[in-house]
Amino acid sequence: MRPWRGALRQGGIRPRLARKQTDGMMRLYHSATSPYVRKVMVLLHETGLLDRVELVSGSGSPLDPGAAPLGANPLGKVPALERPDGPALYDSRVICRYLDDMAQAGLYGTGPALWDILTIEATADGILDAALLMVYEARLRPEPLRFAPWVEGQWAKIDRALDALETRWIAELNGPLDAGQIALACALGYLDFRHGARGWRTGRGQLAAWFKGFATRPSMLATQPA
Ligand SMILES: N[C@@H](CCC(=O)N[C@@H](CS)C(=O)NCC(=O)O)C(=O)O
Repeated sequence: MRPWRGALRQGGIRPRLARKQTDGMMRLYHSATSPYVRKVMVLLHETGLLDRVELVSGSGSPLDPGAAPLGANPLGKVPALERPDGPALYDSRVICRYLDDMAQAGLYGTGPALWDILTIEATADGILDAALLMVYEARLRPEPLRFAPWVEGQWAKIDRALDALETRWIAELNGPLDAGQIALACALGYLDFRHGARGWRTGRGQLAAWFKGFATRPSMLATQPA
């Protein structure tokens, strides 16, 4: 059950131009398949802030901004968050930090834990950046211009990052819920969604087991890409 997607289908959410918030609601520009948006959505579910946010369809691409929220994010990317009391926020890391602060959820920890959480979050986002570039290469670049070694170089980054998570970060991943775990779960979900044939689980039994458990959280089930 995906209440927010249901709202989209029923016409409750429509793409619109950025405008000043007067109703106290925040507006999140999103795409149902964006793993960066999913990070924010999972955090909204986990912190109980979901009903404070209106979802607005807003995806584009580097070749065509389309419905991208240029007024809210000059980079033309989702997620972007309009809020009543300040300029729009982007990117997903800033938005997650902002919402965590608003909810006082403590998902970034305190003391030394903060640096671990930020590093896991950066590793997850780096996996996503490489995985998305691979998708764009195949989808947007004309066949004669594609360069396979560049694509494999992106996958090599992902491979190394997954190895680092398997060998260095499992204890932290098995600790209390935090923003690094949320980012990583969205990144691994995206690998399954777009790069399933690469078999990221092979040789990474601990990471695979962690993700299997995390993926059963209601926040993850409610935000699966489709
Ligand atoms: N670093 C950004 C990345 C966001 C991003 O790349 N979003 C993609 C959708 S998955 C997008 O909007 N791409 C459009 C573009 O690059 O023009 C974040 O964490 O929010």
